[in-house]
Amino acid sequence: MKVTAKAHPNIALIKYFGKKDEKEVLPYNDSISITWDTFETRTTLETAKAFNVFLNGHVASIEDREKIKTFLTYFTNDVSHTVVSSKNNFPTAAGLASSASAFAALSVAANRYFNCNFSEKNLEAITRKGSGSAIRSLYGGVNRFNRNGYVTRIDASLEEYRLLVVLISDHAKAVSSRKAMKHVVETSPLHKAFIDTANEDSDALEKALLSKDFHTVGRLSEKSALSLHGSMLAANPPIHYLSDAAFRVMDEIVKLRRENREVYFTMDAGPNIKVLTTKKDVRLVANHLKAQGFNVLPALKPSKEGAHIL
Ligand code: 2P0
Repeated sequence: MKVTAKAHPNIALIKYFGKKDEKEVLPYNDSISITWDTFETRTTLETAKAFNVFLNGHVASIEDREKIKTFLTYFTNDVSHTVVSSKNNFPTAAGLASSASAFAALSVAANRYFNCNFSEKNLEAITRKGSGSAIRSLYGGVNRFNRNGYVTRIDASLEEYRLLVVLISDHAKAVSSRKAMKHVVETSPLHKAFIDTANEDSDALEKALLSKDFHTVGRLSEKSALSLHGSMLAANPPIHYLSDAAFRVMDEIVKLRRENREVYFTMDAGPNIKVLTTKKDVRLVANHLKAQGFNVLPALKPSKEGAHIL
């Protein structure tokens, strides 16, 4: 028996950061993301003599193995003859949403492999327990992860959208999102402000996406990313993922905007910068950043493809 599923990562424009219920993975605030093409996780479940987990071709750490084993207990009470192999075609744990595509692919694969046939909503409730952001990679396009723990799909037209990843480091981050989130909730005086802003801005972002108001989409995305990093910097002790190079990229983007380019930045719990721009401006923006010496990956397009069995 062998089942393989594929999922793409999503990048949040309004960020999720903090759980009001850690067991159920219920977020304090709504978040909204776009699922992007090209980057993908492929996860295979197959029958073997003993349970094992391979991540990107290597035997997983004990911590990852236990996390996956616990996650699979939502689908079965016997994992003893299952081998999980998961591969990303992009850097893992570097703030590029690898846990989102990984748990979305694993959920969909396990649902089929163990013959669970869970409904969409049941699968959402399970998937978010693997990783909150993974719930948004179950589907393509724009997805809103609501405070109630479920997803609303937003039917916005995304043909003009492009995303550039400026790779500052592809090393796995020192502090995981999950740990950073808990620490920020417990110690940052700015976390409450982050939540309030995110909830208000989610409605505004949804409207802007539906009315094709790219300027407002970009402005709200930058605001959410900066507010996220502000709340992390105000934690005790502070958490900082961004280096000097990251701030230089942000400066270049602000400069390009002064030249009337449609371009905005967003950052997650990692060192890399994601640049939200348009089909019209993407080439110029990429060339400008490359000319400044930055490592810019080929542009991504929004993907309509949700997590699915291959
Ligand atoms: C997001 N991040 O909305 C935010 C922005 C990182 C910064 O969701 O603990 O790996 O597994 O629910 O989903 C990354 O956190 O955290 C994340 P858990 P997850 O994309």
